[in-house]
Amino acid sequence: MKIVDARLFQYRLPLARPLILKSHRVMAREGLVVQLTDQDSHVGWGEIAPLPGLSVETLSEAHDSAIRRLRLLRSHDLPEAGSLLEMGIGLLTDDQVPPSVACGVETAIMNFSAHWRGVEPRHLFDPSAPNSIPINGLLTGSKEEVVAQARQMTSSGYEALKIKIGSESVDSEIDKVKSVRTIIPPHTKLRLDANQAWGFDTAVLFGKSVSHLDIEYIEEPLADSRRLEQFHEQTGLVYALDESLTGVSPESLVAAKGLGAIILKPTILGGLAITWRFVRHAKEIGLKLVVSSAFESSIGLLALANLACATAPTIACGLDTASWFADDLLVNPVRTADGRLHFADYSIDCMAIRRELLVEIPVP
Ligand code: OSB
Ligand code: MG
Repeated sequence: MKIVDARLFQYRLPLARPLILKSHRVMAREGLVVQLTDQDSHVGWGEIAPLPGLSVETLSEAHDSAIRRLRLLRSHDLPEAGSLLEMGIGLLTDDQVPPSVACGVETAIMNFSAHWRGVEPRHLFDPSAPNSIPINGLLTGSKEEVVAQARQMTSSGYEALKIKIGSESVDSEIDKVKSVRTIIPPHTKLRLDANQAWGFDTAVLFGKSVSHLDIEYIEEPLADSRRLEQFHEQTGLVYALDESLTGVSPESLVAAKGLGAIILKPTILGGLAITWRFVRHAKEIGLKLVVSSAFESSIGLLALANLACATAPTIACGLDTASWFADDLLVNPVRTADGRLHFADYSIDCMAIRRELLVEIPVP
């Protein structure tokens, strides 16, 4: 598998509603796209999309690093056999590469290999991976808004929902969670995400008030993640790690008391190979893993969905973010209307890119 061309493009996509991340208010998503090609026109696309407020690198740093990587990839022989995730992908990136760049380059290699072998990306890793995966519906906004979203989503088939909390007063967040739990079916899984918004006492007050509501887990309830076990002891709520996984070595994770899941965002963690290490270790120690997006376009989302499907196909993943985009890089953007992503709609063979939305960056 010899790469003959490695090209880089830039995009800027308007969002349908603003994205609020820490102190950042994002109205348009910006990123880069990598295209690898061989002499027989096999192609692999990958997305590099550092997220302001969450990624350590800026887009401009990602851009400079991507150019250096792509130069190295030209006329590079990709490993053909063996486990692509364990050897192939990791060989081409290293610690010096910003996380989003590793993720985009590895994704392009994954998609290229799949096209070259005539299989879907998820089947590179697990030939028996199924043809759809469940998605957790993302609920954001006021109580009235999240209740309306929850009604609509459960009636169209979503079996897991996640409410973003932590931006309003504790009382109104408690009220919000109770209101949603009341109107959704008992079997619908309910997840919460506080994005490290709270001090310990506030989080405990909140946790005690919702602990009887059958919450699957709460992501990052505390600004200080060192007290998470104590939070669990005092509230009975199971928690999940997301932001606090940044910089953590996968093998150092332990199944602490009350730790219910780890949220894996390959764009933030540093790509597919490191995510694969988290997956392997999580399975070894019996931790639930939830593959999630960092608001990538549909190119990135599909790659994450393929990875999720090959690793934990029955766990609802955090990929319900495409609806934020007013415009998308695929002719056929990712849709999850019935609570699932159906891969039949997104074969690698006919992945049609909106080329008019891409501006090429010369790679000298
Ligand atoms: O807080 O989990 C988050 C997306 C970008 C940045 C941060 C987060 C998210 C998501 C992704 O919530 C969607 C999901 O996990 O369901
Ligand atoms: Mg989170």
